[in-house]
Amino acid sequence: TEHEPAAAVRETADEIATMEIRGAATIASAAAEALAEQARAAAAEGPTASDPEAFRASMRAAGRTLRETRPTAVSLPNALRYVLQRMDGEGVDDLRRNVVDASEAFVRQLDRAQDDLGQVGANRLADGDTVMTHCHSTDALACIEAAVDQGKSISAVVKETRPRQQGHITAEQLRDIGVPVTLIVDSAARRYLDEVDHVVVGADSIAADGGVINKIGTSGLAVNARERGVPIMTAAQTIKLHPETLTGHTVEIEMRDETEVISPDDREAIGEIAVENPAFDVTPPRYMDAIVTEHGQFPPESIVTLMRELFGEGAEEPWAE
Ligand code: RUB
Repeated sequence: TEHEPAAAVRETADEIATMEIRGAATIASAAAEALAEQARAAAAEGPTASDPEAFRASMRAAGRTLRETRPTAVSLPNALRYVLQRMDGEGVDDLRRNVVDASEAFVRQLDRAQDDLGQVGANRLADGDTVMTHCHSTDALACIEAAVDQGKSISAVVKETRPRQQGHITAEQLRDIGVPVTLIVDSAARRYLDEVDHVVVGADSIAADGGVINKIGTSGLAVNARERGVPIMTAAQTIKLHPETLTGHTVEIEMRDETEVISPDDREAIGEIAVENPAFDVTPPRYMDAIVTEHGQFPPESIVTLMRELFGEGAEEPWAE
């Protein structure tokens, strides 16, 4: 049909769903870029090239395709909102230009926000510190990298992060910037907290009450860190703030396929058991010491102020049919 999203949009959506593109910030910029691709393709040919209403409808359809990939990282709908709310103009040329401009502005802001929050997070780290990481977060890595750039010597204990082992990506990227890395299995985290000065994690969404939604295992790590007296921070640009939680909605936790947890052979051998594979969990605000954003650091309980300021107008869905 005329509203079938462009090939580039379907490709990006597939890559997000299969996690070739993953991590909340990376998903957000890929989604914004896919909307720009859609605008270019729709303006180039077919009914969408001459009819502004058809063009708009095709942009909304692309937004829905991208929205339906994964449910938990709010940076995805926030990216779609940012771009589609700026889809303004009379003719298709205007509309295309505004979408492409908005997409580029969004990606630029994302990069700048990450640099800025990296500086804030780095200030919390001291020369000689060992940090513990969970999963792979570009926002968390920005803090460690900025600390290294400040001339601080930092080492890392990197949790493998079952079932998909995103810890391997973190380990590689830290090694690349000269941070000595010790890789551990997730269950070894509490034992190694004794050797750690700071825990740094990212976020897929942050709720109005300051709850941090991040890779499964983050909440247990936070509780253990508190028990061991090790400070823990979440590095999260404000694109991770979840506007719908302002009106009492909860954040959907993605449940992924059991094949990530157990091989078909092992499954066959074990037989009739249930396997569950939640991808994320919620760390209550009382177990998190600080949320580090591009606007500075916040105690989790006060993040709602920033959320109202930035997302107070509510959470429209400009991709709706
Ligand atoms: C990734 C994950 C990351 C956040 C933050 O989960 O939980 O900690 O997305 O990442 P998945 P970033 O691998 O399932 O996408 O700071 O890069 O946005």
